[in-house]
Amino acid sequence: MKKYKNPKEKQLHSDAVDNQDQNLTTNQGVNIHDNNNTLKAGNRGPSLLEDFIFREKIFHFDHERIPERIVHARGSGAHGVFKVYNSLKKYTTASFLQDTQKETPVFVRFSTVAGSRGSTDLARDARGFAVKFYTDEGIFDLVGNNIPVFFIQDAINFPDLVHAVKPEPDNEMPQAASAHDTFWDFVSLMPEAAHMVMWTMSDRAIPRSLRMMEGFGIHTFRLINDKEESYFVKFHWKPLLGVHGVAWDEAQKISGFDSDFHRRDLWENIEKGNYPEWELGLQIFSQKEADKFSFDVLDPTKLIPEELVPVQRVGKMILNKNPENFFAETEQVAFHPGHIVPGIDFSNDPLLQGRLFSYSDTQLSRLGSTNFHELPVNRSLKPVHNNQRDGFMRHDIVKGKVSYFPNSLGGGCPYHAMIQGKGFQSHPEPIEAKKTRGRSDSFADHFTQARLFYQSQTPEEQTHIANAYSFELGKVNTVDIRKRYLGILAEIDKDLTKNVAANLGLRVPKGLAKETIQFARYNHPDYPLKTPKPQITDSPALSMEKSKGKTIATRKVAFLVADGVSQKSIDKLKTSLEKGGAEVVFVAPKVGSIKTEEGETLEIQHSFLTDASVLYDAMFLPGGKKSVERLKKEPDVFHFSNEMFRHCKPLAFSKDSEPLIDKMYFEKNRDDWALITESDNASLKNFITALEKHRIWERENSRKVPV
Ligand code: HDE
Repeated sequence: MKKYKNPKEKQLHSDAVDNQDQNLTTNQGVNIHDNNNTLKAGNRGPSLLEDFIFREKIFHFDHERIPERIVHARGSGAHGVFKVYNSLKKYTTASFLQDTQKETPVFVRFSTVAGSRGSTDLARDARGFAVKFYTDEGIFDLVGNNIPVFFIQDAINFPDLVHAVKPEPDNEMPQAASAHDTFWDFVSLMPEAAHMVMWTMSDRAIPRSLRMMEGFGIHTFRLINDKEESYFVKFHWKPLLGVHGVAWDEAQKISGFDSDFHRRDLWENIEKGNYPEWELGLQIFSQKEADKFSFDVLDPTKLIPEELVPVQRVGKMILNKNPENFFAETEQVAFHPGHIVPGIDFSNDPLLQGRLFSYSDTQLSRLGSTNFHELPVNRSLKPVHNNQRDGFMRHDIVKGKVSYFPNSLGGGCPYHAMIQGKGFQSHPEPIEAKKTRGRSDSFADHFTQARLFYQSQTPEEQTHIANAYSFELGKVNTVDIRKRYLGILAEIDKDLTKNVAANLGLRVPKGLAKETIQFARYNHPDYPLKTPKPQITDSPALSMEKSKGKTIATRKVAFLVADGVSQKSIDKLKTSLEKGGAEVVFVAPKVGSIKTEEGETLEIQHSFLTDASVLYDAMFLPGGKKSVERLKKEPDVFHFSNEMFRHCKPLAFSKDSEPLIDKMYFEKNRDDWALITESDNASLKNFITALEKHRIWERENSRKVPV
């Protein structure tokens, strides 16, 4: 009997197909005698229409593709489990948040937003972070992003936002990039986007790994307990590997060397048993507290600073299994913020409210049927019983005559949950209001939190942000759009505006452009309004640099080697790195194998032709005179090392390889690299500490090297 990791895996297994030791068959199960030749009138004659085997095969092939997601088309998924640390009974009736013994199966899909299915993983973009919980009370989808706020406040603007960021409609350029006129035109007229744009210009938008990203539910939701009391909640995911990004120059190069970089990283680490883990974090607050905030908790362009409402870590999610089949699982998984279980409820966030319509609608055009919930990856573990019937591709064979309610012929079944206890109930929020198309003035402060984000970053992070704005606006052809955006930056931070303006060869404007004000006045006729005093002006939790973890687990360290490399020199660092969970990869002038100084054989999977420095977190040049002599003749070694240095990664050299440093752009007497010798353990320690830090960004400005 096969042992399953969880009930969802068992359920999925009932639909699994294993071709091992089987004949080829048609879709009707008929054995196929010959899969190489169509049926013809003579071996050199015309093909016959009668060939049902050929026709079936081509017919199916012609229809293999389904529409990609209109946004979040490029994604990677994995299975896992979630377990709560302590019962949250005080706040919610949701059983998966109460029972500390219960492992709830999950499926997670990470994605970029703007690019097509085949686009690069390393685009500057928000990342989708969608989690499907197969709870014993039905499906709960937490469909979030790796950024805690959104570009727009009202769902009605979503098609416009997406049209603006997608490739331009006349020439379908650029792919997976916001650096073009239509995006910046739109956001320069929508000051509410300023906060999220600031996040997407930060290194959060170019993650090192999907395993090293935070996740956020963005909207305010509700938790409801058994006394029918409601608490507001913001959902967070905190990665145990820390939160890390890459350099922009590096992101662009990774896109060339391995555009599947994030997908591969996730897949390989799960295959190796390096299961990524996140803690579920909750910011729980009452209506009374919400009323005191200087911002509106229904406004999805605002976050609640962690310093104001701490994030309680309430449980852990582990991703421990790759999908068996990308299409069946990752492509066909259908998320929906409206897939919700008793004990959780929505708030009136107008973006969330609009999403509640969009997601099932999109599944209908992507998956082709209202029965998408029956696909194995989407199927609830809790059995489904209702009177919905028929439709394309129906799987369930529902017994009996009765498909209506109320009925007596079916004994009244399926019956209201209220007969046995409680089913899902909406929080009875009292609402007395006028029907209106408008926007609350409590949504009108667009810059305070963008400023909070910028001013909470380290100087190096701020430089990255200024460079990103300069890159993106530099790619915009219409000078008026550049100027208009500088107007928005001028409302956020003077230095930032000065830096970006200098890179664009423009003057610093006094404030918002008149067009921006004009558009903002459609929502707030008296815009700009007086902004409330913020409760917090510094939030270290917003900075990746200030909230780093302390681990080197799963970091990839390249050892540059050639024939004659010293095994002893390799072993010293390799052992320490592997002890911390890092991975050592040998990169040599060619793949195959090499001989060490000690006469052993080292298998080589990676060469300077197949790999580049941007695919690694750090490097070491081990000893062995012959190896060093050989590598000295290899220009790629210098490119590799200098590029590592440029991207502020830790570098280490053995005593034997020291002469190579003379030929590098970085200098000999700097403490920017470690010299690993047999007797000195301090530099080894420094190297590991630098790897924990991930990047030494302080190096970046003062010591730029030309690669
Ligand atoms: Fe989505 N979004 N979205 N979105 N979204 C979709 O649904 C939509 C929004 C998010 O891995 C679509 O199945 C509207 C915010 C993720 O399969 C679509 C609005 C957040 C994913 C859709 C938003 C998200 C989607 C496209 C504004 C973060 C990928 C395919 C009202 C909290 C899920 C699909 C996956 C996907 C609509 C705004 C996250 C078209 C109308 C805010 C992670 O239905």
